[in-house]
Amino acid sequence: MKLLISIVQDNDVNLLMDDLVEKEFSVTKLATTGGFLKEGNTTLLMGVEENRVQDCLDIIEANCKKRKTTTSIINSNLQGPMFQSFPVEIEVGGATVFILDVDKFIKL
Ligand code: 2BA
Repeated sequence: MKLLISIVQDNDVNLLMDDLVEKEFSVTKLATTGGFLKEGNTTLLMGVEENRVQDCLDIIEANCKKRKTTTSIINSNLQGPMFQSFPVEIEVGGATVFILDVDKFIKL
């Protein structure tokens, strides 16, 4: 078994979870926050049999869109009236997925 830790955008998560549950994947949803944008995102934990990992990734890819957003970068070298921040455009998503080996899976 593998543990998939998938960080996705909040906007994609409802349809994604519907698809995963319909295909009989078990999912746990966590409310998380990205370190760069400091905005909410969603982390899904999924214990998946090895022969189903690619199916799971395909469902994630089909549901998670790339989106452009803007954020501000502050120039910390300049202070007071010289303070400056610069808008930058970044692309977020579709999904960031970590795949880990599961040592044991126990339900008590
Ligand atoms: P955030 O950390 O809020 O990052 C949002 C987006 O900002 C990233 O999209 C990326 O395009 C950009 N970004 C992140 N760090 C940056 C940096 N140091 N310099 C310039 N641009 C940066 P994604 O790569 O699609 O990541 C979406 C979310 O997935 C991230 O939200 C974070 O919560 C998570 N994530 C991505 N890579 C990760 C990693 N290696 N470890 C842990 N979490 C990760």
